[in-house]
Amino acid sequence: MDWNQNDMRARFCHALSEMYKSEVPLYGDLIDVVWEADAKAIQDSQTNGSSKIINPDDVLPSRHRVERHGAIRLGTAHELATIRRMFAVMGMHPVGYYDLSLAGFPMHATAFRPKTQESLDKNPFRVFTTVLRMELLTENTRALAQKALEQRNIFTPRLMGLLDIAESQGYMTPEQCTEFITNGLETFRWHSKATVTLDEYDRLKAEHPLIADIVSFPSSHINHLTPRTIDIDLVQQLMFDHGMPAKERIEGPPKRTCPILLRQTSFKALEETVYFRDISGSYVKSSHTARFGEVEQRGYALTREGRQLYDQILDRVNVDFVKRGLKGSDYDKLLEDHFEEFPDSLSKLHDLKLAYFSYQVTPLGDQLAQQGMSEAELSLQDLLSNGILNYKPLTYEDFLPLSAGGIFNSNLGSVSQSKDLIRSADPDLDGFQQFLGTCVADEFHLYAEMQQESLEGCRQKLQLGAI
Ligand code: OOG
Ligand code: NI
Repeated sequence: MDWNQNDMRARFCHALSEMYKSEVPLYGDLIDVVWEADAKAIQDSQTNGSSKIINPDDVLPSRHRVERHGAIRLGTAHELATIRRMFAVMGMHPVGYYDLSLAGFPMHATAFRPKTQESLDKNPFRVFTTVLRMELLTENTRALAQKALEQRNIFTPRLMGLLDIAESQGYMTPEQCTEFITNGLETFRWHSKATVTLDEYDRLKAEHPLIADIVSFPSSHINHLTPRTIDIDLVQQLMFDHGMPAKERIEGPPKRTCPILLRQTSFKALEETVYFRDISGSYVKSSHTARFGEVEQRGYALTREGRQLYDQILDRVNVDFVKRGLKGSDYDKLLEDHFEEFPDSLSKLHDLKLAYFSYQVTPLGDQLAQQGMSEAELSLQDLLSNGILNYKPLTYEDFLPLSAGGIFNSNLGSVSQSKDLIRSADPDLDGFQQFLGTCVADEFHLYAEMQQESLEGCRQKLQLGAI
């Protein structure tokens, strides 16, 4: 390929962020709050010494302040397959399968993101992408949704042309790259004119607010864009201090010494003016609530075993919460209590294989390598305990569907007419991959590969036969 995918991704992410800032000014305010919080957190960690949790190196300088994720919601196989082609040009590939029926939504999803450590380090922009599951709608709404989706085209003709050029020639000129970005933005732009009538919108919304959000508009507007922070508790506090309409609690695992997976919070969606078509061809003014701002703090990537333990503990929290008839404000305390069971030191997470790590040769290791240690038979444990290697945790680059569910619900309400249909649904990875036109990568496999590659790098540096 003759263009730089990392560069395209960084440019697109920046352009999208500028567009969203002008569409949703509160998002710009949120970024200011995140920068304020991060600066304060870094300063505190420097003045208070190493006992503080925050390490300013937690976020690579190249990722700091540019890191974001977005979310879009699609309606058809054609839309999903075309989005896949569009993101591929920017080095973003489908990773993971998320069954959102678990949270009561008639949708499933993947995340388009860079897959290698090198490209993640360059720019980790990712987009959580859901698609509607028609079979989980009632018949009445399904016909309406299908009709509206058939009539729209969320991609500009020029974008389609550029995709063909990129794929068939493997080359785009600098001008074409720029056009690609400006045309790509159109797919995510907000439109205040709906493609359906107010009556149709109301019927879709009565079945589930997300169906109305997916189906009623001429584009697949970006519904939030999320900066990463190194101290989400501080951001939450600052949002309250600044009078922003922050959600009550932070989703995901509790605050810990060793942060794991992902913690998220958001400000609530805005009510926005929308003009709906009426039968006579003129427009009726009403409103829609969908777009919001979110912030995330990323922790360590867990292995399958680690994730299983996380899920088990979370299940127990939820069962206990209901059984004991607790109130919303008791939830965080309960979460903290139950999570005491999850080891919270780097060495335990490593030794119990609960998280993924990358390995590095230490300065001592470098010295020994120069003297030559190729004959040595050393296990990983030997190398670590002799100070020849050390490790640092890999960042979790993916999503948590149940946290997403909490955020959806706090933004759009959780009423659904087809609840039973959705709740009893099975995941449908095959159906999703058919829509996508390819397989999704397994996230655990990618982390394991990164861990293995780092070990292989160390082996070569130390000139060992095996580790
Ligand atoms: C997607 C929500 C998922 C997250 O941060 O977990 C997500 C949506 O609202 O469409 O972005
Ligand atoms: Ni999100």
